[in-house]
Amino acid sequence: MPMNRRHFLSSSGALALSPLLPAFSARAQAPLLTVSSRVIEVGGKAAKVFGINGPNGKPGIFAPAGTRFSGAVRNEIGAPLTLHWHGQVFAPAEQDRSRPGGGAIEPGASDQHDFLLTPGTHWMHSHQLNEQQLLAAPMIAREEDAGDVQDVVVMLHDFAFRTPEEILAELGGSSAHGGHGMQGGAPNRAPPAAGAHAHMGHGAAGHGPAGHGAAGHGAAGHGHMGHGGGRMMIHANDVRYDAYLANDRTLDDPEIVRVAPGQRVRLRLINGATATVFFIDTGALKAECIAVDGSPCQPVEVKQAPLAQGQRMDLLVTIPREGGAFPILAQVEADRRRTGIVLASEGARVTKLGGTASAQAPHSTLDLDLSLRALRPLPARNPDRAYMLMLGEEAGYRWTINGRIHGEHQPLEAKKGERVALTFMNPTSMMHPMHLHGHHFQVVGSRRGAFAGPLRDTVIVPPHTPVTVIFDADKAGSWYLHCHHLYHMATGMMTELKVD
Ligand SMILES: [Cu+2]
Repeated sequence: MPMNRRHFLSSSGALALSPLLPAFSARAQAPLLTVSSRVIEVGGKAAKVFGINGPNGKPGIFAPAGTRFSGAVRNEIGAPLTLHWHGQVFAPAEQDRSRPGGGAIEPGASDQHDFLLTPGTHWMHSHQLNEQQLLAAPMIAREEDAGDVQDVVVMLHDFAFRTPEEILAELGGSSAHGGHGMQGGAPNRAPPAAGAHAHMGHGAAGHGPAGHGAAGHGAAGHGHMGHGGGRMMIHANDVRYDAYLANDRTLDDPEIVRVAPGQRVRLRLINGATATVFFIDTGALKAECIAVDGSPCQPVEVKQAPLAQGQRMDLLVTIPREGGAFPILAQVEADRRRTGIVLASEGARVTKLGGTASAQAPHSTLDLDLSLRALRPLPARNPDRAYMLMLGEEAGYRWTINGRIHGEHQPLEAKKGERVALTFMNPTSMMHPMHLHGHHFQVVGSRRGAFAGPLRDTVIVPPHTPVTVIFDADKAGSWYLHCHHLYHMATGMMTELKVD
């Protein structure tokens, strides 16, 4: 199948992706991907971050469906590295370092991989604190039926000049013990001496005086919601960020993607932020949601749709015959700040957009999922097992599942081939985007009862809203199940599913 060349022509900006051609794997020498540090400019200041690049120096992977991810992944960040192939359900457990006991790629070393890419908009990222420092990239296999559309990939990030270790300390949290190495690598600082990478081990950061009460609830994004006649305090955005990025850039100097009048564009949005939900707004362009988390759904028109950490959303828009400039905005949940890119036809005037919207975005809810229907839902079947997962919040910025932090967790178990139902209960003050490795699940239940929702790998679990997902445990191994808020995961909100 020929690749759509328009994608490459259109992506001369910050995020032009490396074509992974099937023939490439035959050439052994150059690594398939190299993870290293790089410098970008944020608000006029140089920022040292990480990147994952192909042999052509461009980030991530964009390949035709049917391509194998075959070759070496080299670690050049100067610290042990644990990567996760997010949404790649054909990656066997032993080829995903972010598994219980999976260890890390040592500095200067490589991992060999060979698995079929999962069709759809997926991505790769560090499973350590340095995910905060943009250690992420797209990992997309273009669907066979994607058709004559221009693919535009938009990777969103929250950005701080502070290190993730400093952010974690501000929050009052420490890495859960028994974790799988939440090393940072601290690229915003002077390069550490060899072997002197920061290791956030048990008790490394300590439970500082800035407890959750001060740091968390003092943050922006408060809201109220009714609950049994009472009013519960909920909040979002417990980390203070310096900027929000779309393809590494702010709205002061956004990426401008060239589009043609009358052209259909498939926006492949990836939320690579660690602690931020974005609401996606295509403005004057009518948008149809055609896939979430890489899995196709029946097309639904969306206006202002939430995209939580780890989630993806594919939106189909059509550039009007008369052309023009069309901002694609991503606004922070319960906040006015925003980022984005601009689609512009030749000669269109691009007016400068402020990084602050006139009105605050809402809090994230499950409403979008209630309106989505998977194109290929799971076959009807009664669950063989059902688990209830009580999400918890304790003093000192400790986030738990069933009252336990990771390391003290009790694994969930399933036999290979079983249908499993998970129900998340969230009495905490924050939303948790819950992510299961190695599987796609279907969202099938919430407060309003049962519904046949979308296939996903990361689901929004709002405060005081039960969410049920089902999946077939069809892959042997141990798989993490965790909150995709990096600092919730790092301080304990992670367990595992054992399939044998
Ligand atoms: Cu969480």
